Amino acid sequence: MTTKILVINGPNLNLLGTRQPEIYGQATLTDVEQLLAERAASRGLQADCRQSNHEGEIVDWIQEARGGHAGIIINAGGFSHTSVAIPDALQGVALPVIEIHVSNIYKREAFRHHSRISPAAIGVIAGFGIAGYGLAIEALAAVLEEAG
Ligand code: CA2
Repeated sequence: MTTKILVINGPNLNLLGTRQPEIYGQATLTDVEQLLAERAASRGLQADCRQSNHEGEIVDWIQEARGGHAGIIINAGGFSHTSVAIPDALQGVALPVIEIHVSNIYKREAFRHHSRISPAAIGVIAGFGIAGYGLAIEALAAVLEEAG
């Protein structure tokens, strides 16, 4: 059976490719999900891609991941800077987590410089556009291989 990983995109990431291309690029969320599916398959993984604008739904998905997913890639969008519940859920589920941001959050407004997700993550990828999702797959695949 193929190893499944959960990929969560948070609030407003459904708008990728529709506005602010100078920050987030031209690619749409559908493009991102295609990239993820292809890169995951190349590493023998299956990407289960979801997007939600609702914090509680994201918490539910993280809790449910314990059953059938080997790891989590998350771009929590604006919740990265505000949420307590999402990092609590990530700590609680005890799966390997890679955090990703499309933009370089450290080059932007000060309120984006701190992510509450990062302490629950193995590592963070930021600023490489949607290519960062591919890098996140590589990072998670390496972690899973290392863990055997
Ligand atoms: O750079 C990232 O990936 C972010 O997680 C994106 C979030 C932002 O709040 C974080 O600080 C950094 C926002 C996602 C909104 O995406 C849009 C895309 C196109 C048009 C409007 C919003």
